Amino acid sequence: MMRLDSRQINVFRRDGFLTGLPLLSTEACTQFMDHTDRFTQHYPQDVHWAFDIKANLLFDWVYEIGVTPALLDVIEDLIGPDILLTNSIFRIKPPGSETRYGWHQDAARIQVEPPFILAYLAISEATSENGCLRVIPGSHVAVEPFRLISYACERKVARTVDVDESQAVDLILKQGEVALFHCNTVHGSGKNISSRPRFGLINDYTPAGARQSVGTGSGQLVRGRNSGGGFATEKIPVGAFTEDNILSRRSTLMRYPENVLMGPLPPGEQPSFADADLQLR
Ligand SMILES: O=C(O)CCC(=O)C(=O)O
Repeated sequence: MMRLDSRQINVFRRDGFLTGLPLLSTEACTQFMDHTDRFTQHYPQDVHWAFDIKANLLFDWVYEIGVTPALLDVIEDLIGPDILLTNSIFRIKPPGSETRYGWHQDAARIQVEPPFILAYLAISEATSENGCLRVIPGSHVAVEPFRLISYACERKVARTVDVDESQAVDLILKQGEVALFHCNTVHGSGKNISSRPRFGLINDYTPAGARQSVGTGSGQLVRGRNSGGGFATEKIPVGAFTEDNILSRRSTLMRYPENVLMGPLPPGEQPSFADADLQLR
């Protein structure tokens, strides 16, 4: 059992991140990779959306790793006992991948108070060569000026301007280790110039009593109670990639489109996100 001590909690408060926490077993990571490989082989056309926004609503195995008790314990040490899992996204960079993530703060466009935290789960090791996450220490204290860029065709994301990259810290992780960072910590990552994949899962954990600056959020209650009213409670998936899970994720995103990944909904616009070609019942 691992709980954060007061020194670690103070480091998180001061720097906006805490890294190298050994929270997942090798077996858990291997099993997660096997599930991912099987899905990718069976549904190559669906990977681009199913591994993106709220994958934790689609796959029981994504939800399960997100509720690993040791992981929730350290999250509780930082945000308290009432916890929502508000997002899971896969971030995989195959060997030689050109994928980069520009500097950004996740809560730049929709602020969340009290803030949520992100957990980067190193399903495979993360190194400077394979494009590990990089953070700017102390950048979580304010929302910095940003510009919007197009991402994944159907959405816009914020990119922080004027970042002093000389301050950046590489979050080098062994397989099974976790890095936690504040939703306003400026972060990004470079290409994978190695011959090994970099496989990360990023989960957002939000205090159930939180409120968004725009709209109503939603999340799965993973510990404690959700009595705050700022976030609706989402369903726990039964099975993986079932029609029920797909439709339920869709109705959640239609009903609560203003999550931090999709950003504020422009007046008069419908929510836009890719998913399967299924008819809503
Ligand atoms: O996986 C990474 O290196 C960063 C991903 C990220 O920050 C994002 O998708 O918002």
